[in-house]
Amino acid sequence: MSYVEDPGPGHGSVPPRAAFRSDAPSLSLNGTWRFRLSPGLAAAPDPIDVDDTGWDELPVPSLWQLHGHGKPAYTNVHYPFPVDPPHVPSENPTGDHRRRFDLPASWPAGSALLRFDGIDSCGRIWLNGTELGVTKGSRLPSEFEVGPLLKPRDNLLVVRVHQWSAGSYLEDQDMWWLSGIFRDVTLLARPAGGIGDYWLHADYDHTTGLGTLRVDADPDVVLDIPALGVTGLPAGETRELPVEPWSAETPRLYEGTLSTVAERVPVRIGFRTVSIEDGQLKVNGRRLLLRGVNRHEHDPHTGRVVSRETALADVLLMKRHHINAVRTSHYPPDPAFLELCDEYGLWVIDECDLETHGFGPLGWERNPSSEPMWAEAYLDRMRRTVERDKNRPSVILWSLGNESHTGENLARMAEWARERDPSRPVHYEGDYDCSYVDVHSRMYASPEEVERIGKLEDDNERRRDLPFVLCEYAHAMGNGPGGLLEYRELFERYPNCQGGFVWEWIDHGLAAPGHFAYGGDFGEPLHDGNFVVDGLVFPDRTPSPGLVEFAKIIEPVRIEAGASGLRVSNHYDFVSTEHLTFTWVLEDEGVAVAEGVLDVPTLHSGQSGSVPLPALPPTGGESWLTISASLASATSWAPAGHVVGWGQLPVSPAATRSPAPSRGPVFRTADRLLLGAGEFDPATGTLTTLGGHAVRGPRLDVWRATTDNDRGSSPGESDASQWLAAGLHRMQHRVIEVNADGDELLVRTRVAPAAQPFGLFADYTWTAFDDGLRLRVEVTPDGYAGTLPRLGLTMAVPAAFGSVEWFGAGPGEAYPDSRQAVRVGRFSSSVDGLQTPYVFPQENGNRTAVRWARLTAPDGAGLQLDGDPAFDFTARRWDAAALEAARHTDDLVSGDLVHVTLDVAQHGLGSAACGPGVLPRYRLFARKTSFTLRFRPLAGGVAN
Ligand code: IPT
Repeated sequence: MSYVEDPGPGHGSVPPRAAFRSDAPSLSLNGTWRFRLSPGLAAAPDPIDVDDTGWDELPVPSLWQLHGHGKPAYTNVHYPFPVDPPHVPSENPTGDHRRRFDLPASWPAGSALLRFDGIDSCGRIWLNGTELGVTKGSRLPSEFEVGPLLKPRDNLLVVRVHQWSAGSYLEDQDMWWLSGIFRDVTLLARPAGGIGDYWLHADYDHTTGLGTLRVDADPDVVLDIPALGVTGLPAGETRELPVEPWSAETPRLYEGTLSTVAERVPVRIGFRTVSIEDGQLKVNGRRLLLRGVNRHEHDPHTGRVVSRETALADVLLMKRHHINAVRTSHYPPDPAFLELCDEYGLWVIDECDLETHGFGPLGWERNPSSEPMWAEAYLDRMRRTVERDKNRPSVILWSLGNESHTGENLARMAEWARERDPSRPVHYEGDYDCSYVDVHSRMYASPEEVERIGKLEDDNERRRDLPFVLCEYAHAMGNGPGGLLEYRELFERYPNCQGGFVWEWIDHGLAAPGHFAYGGDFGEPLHDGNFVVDGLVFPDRTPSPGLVEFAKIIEPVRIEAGASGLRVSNHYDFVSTEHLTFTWVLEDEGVAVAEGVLDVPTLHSGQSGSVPLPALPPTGGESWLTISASLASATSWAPAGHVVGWGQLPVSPAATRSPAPSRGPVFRTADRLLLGAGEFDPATGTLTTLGGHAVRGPRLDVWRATTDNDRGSSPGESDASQWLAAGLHRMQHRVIEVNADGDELLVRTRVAPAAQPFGLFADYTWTAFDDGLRLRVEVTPDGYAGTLPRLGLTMAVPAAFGSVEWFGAGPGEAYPDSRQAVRVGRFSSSVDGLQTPYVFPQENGNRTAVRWARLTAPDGAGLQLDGDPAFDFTARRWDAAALEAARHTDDLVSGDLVHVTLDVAQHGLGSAACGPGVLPRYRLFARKTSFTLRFRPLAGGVAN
């Protein structure tokens, strides 16, 4: 059998060992290589004895489909090739990579290792014509001994990479299929008597404050840690000493050096002890609450080639949004990422490169997890994961992989990991009985299920005794997730429910002209569309509203109204509030009128305290007090002043408006009805002009461009399919009566879809007052009792009204089950700026709890909307139908109107794209509803 289809691991490499840098010479072989793509192994000519001057150039690291050779392809679960293990297609794109290099003059003779940090999916390697071996396990390192083969000049390194190999069956992660040498290639001199491998054990006993230090390495290795007064600690010897512990909140690392006469290795040591006690996952004796995300490695231009700068950008963004944990879904990341997690402080579940999900739809028949022929490959992958990352204090759990069902091969991985590293528990979600894992893990469990687990009602005794985590939840696809608050409440109520990891960190959209591409955009015959864009940050790492919401949900300091003043609670797992400054600002109708510093006594982890309100000056309008907790001084990940928690309290309500005097009656002209500042169409009773500005509507509208969550994962049952089946997107408006006989204009309508017997009565009552119109809408369902996407009005105003100012919740979008991150204030934006550019266009941009809003042209002409007391709005340069029809962001083109929705209610978001739908309390059912809005024209030339 060809090595490509051999289900075993690669061969020829040296045993796996820790990833580290030393003072021994090394040579990066990244750079420009020669590249030739062949359509299959059989068709690939000899890569060694060939003149490569006519070949293309290709950067290394890279993924060749992103450099014009072949195309990216996306599938989630399905294998993009016939399931015929361990065979792979003969059409197996094969990329020959060649690079010549000279050794630096000072390069020492003797042993040297050629290290590949990642080759997707299988590489066969030759140096100077001699074959070194074969690598598999795409996201895992392989090292080959090359010392005797090296020449001072003109070494020739040849790497033949196959897109498909037996290993592909083990690498069915939900991501782009991309191939190449996508992580670093390095030549490492290995001095005789140097440090081949090491394991720094640095435990912490929280009861004594003592650290225990021991380095496992060759006997002549010694350790120095100047800051701890450790000098020449020999390998194998244990030293106890007082230390500051490492945690994600206090990532204290001690700089040290491991040395032999021949080599020095700089090390950074974090002291911490992971344990499972009383059914809880603890570090240094404290229960952890994992406020985590699943992180795939992704860059919109380079795919899974992720630079250290990009990894750092992720870490900083996570830290600034209060995220404290990462599951490296579903493979070990580039080693630089874990070094950054050590340095900046993030708890890590380090997951092995393993997923066989495509066997799921086949009933898990022939699944590699239980077939002996794959046993060695499974073990090999686990070994390479643990050995590479064993010195990282941030890594607190090993994970066997993802979605590979269950089987003996997984059990053996767990057994090996536990024996090799008793200091870290083993995680794997697919072991439903928890027979070989140490943590009970689930994905997308509903709040109800989590609650049952929290209440220890699980009928499986083994599971009941284990800490529980959601390794995936709150699917962040498109607009959402909704319902995060409910999970937080459970994590805080039940000690065994220790948080979870939002799916997922980043949208895997690929940069294309004008937009980001997703599955199907490259002509793949089998694909899973935009399911690959389901992250908390957009492909370019701009935070989405979902991340802003998640940050608010997990903020480590919570400030709420208390019985007497304020209640401040410390939700850090370890640190006190000593590093924080509390400030307040009083805003009168969104305008700051007073501010100050609040004296908050130090609160320790888990503590809450009451703080009296500051003395406040009187205000005239609706006023709110906002209190923020922010960093008193800069940290490595955020500047001083970075807000880590905030709360708002209403101080005084708006002065009650006395009902405006009616300025009727309604006048009739030949083709108009005139009422106050408004002109109406006499046939339909709709407003056509307000204060001279042409408008269209408003009229009843219940549709929103469906979100990924509305469409859900089981199409027939989704909210969107019910709405579409009902016809809510194609309502017709039948005018029953236009009554203009008195001081008011009364328009009675029935709004209903073709082919259906049901509908909604909508009665509009227009009244004129001093400088505008008041509209009261009464909606009465007629035979429809299902849910509605939204309930309100749609109108269109001139395109020139491109600026928006509002007093209400903001600054971002909000929906009933995703509205923790917004606060009451006065905000402004352009209409364009109100749009959230979800990679797959869908409903977005809703501003909620709006007391008033102004839409204005540059000269101040426009429209003021007042709620009674409040409304939701969106404003867009296209209508909901165009938004629904769009497939990419650049399908949305500005028209000659601004379309405005004015709503009394919205249906929640939920996370049904993968997981529970909208929770009952956030579902919008059709019921008799009335609401009132006022419309006031603004004349041009008026400052606003
Ligand atoms: C789950 C996968 O583990 C994850 O990789 C991703 O595909 C996610 O779904 C959806 O985006 S598995 C699914 C059966 C819940």
